[in-house]
Amino acid sequence: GPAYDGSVINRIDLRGRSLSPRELTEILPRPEIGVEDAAEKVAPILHEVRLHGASALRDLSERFDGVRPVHLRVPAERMAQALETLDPLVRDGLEEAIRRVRTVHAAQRPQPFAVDLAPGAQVRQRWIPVRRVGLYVPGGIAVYPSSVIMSVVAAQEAGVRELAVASPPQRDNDGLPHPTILAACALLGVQEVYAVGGAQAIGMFAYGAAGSEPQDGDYLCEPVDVITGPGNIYVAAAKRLVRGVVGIDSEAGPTEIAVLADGGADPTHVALDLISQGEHTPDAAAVLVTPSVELAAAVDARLVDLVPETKHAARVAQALSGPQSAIIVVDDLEQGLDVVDSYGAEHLEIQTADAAAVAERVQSAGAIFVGPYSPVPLGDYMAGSNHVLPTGGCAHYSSGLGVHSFLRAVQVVEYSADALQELADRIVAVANDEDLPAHGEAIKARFQ
Ligand code: HSO
Ligand code: ZN
Repeated sequence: GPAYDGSVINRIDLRGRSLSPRELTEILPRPEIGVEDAAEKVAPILHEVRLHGASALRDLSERFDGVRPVHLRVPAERMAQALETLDPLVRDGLEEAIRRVRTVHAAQRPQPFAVDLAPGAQVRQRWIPVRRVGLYVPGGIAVYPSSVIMSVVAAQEAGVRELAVASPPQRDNDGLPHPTILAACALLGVQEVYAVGGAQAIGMFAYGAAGSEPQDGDYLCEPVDVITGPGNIYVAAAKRLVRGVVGIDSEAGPTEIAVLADGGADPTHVALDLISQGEHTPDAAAVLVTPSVELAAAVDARLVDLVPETKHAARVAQALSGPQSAIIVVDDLEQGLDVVDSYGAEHLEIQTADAAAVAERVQSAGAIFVGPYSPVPLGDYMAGSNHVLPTGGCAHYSSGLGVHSFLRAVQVVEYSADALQELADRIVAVANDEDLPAHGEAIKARFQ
């Protein structure tokens, strides 16, 4: 085909190359993120929180957030006040998001089952929510009340009884989290909210924290069973370190959007969708995969025009021109599908003819957005799907946040005398072969 030269964004030309999944993975742009290095910095912070509870949380806040919170636990009247002062239009948006996300997550609840293996021989499985969870809500470059909804609603619909939220203290809100975060918690009925951010919040949730001031109450924060929610690299590193003490969701790195589009896609819409996720952080990744050289050139031209016009142009330009972003030109949709599967994007838009059929063939993505009217920002706020999704290729082995993130499958075994006796000799034979004869004795004794 004709030559194509990218400008704002890198260009990778895969036409005429047949590559194995491994070769593709090596070629595809992906940021190096040093969670391991961050873990070295984070380990002493976790240790301090474990030893000194609330007083360590206050010291660390002063050091990292530039504010020493009086109230580590947000007082009830401040929660109510945040809701009262919430812009009614924003409130309406958050309420619609809550309704839709709740409807989808209620439908996610997995069914229990019972299998009869023989008369009187039954194995059942039921799903049990964890008792208590800690939900982290970042508060750095941007604050995300929408993320509060994603985490809280998923946990609530799983049936979790105790929910605690932590978000960094803001210097301009008396050292409390951002008011819209507090308002979102209030809308969702979450009353246990902490002005604690970063790795120290993860430590507080994992180990619990004794109070150090009278306003902390008898004990500031009880340990949780599961910690979820996105955060910066220190939060990711802290979650990696406490895994095992508690459960965690998949590590969330910088956000990613991939678009698989053909010549019928609207280049302006594709460009704006790429820009929208670049707005999150200079590390964000935006990837367009297309067999159409014309679309590639047109999107590139639109980026050249539109990036400087957007509010956060500097951030977006860095994200789109970074080595993690690219326009990838492929031979055909077939190769395009191989590319997006190898990439395993957090968000994948399909903007092709027969988009739904193409989407059905995708094997790896955190979430798939089908057709010209299902852009990623719809899913970020109000589609009803969850926006906490696996990044960095984690979509190859994990799912986005959902009710399953807070559930455990427990198998329940119930056999009758006859059903056990039917197996007794064979159990004894296998147990003896493992040189564990007491196992066999326990079975035989029941029939002597
Ligand atoms: N795209 C982000 C979620 C988000 N966008 C929140 C706006 N607010 C990660 O999925
Ligand atoms: Zn977003």
